[in-house]
Amino acid sequence: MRYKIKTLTEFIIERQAQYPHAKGALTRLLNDIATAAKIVNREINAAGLVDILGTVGRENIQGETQKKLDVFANDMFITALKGGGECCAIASEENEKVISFQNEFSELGKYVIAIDPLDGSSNIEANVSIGTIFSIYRRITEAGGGTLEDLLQPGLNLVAAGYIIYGSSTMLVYTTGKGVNGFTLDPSVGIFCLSHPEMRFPETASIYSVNEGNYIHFPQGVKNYIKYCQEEESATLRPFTSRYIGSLVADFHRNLIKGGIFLYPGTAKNPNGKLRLLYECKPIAYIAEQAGGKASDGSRRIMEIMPESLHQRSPFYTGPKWMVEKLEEFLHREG
Ligand code: P6P
Repeated sequence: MRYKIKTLTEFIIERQAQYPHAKGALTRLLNDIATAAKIVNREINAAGLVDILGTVGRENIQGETQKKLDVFANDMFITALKGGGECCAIASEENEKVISFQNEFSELGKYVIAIDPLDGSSNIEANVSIGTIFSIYRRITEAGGGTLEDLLQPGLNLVAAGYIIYGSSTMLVYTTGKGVNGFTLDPSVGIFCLSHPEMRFPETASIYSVNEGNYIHFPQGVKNYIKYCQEEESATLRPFTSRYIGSLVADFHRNLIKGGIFLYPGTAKNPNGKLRLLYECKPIAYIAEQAGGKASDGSRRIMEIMPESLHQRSPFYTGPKWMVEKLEEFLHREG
């Protein structure tokens, strides 16, 4: 039986038709992102063969050693977004300040982007899945290049958010607030095809993902939750399975498909944890909520937190609603 493959472009255009006032800017913006993702994907797949592994001998704003692929991916997304003319500013994990587009395009660009161009890049040498995380807001300022004010918006203002996972297959997963859909890249023709329509966390879940190497530094409530996950109780599918690969996009994507909670807690030394609110936690939180799940910092809904700076960090817990709420119970009880 022949079946109609729905491409990402067809899907986006179809969805655009549901917004009578849409003029195609978001459609073009999402396509700009998909185009850059295909080019980054090509470099990642060849990374073991050409001299693009390794580091560039400098650190990013986070104090993390920049990998050649980090820089390549960052340059590629910035070039695609700047050239597309639909956005007027970008906040990137790789850049200290907002990249503002002061050109004739910036008058047209009514969106701003917060992006982690290549998350988990410390895993590149180990050939572990890595990802790009992106989020799109409408600009707040009226004209000229976008500013910090345009980027420091709560997740509730998100227009769209998504990630690309460069793994055994390359997938683009995104939401515009009407559910989550996943597209798999057919590398033979360079087209993203709808492969995972209406993604939702499964009703049952039994995975927990956390770097247990930091266990002794976790808040007592998190320690107690981890012990809860390890207890034997068949009615609640416990003990849960521990799965953690150290790449947010890969860990989250597996948990979305198979059912599981992801935890990156704060510690006494780093009370806000490691993950960045603007371009890691909030886009993933939007997807989690749209897939029937939840995302919190342990007490507040991630989507409601008003960011105060571009690179601020946040404790991050996300997964099926009942799993996150159970964790919040432990945190509330024990702090
Ligand atoms: P840790 C990758 O560096 C990253 O930012 C996320 O992709 C990942 O979830 C986290 O850090 C892993 O951190 O401390 O467990 O190695």
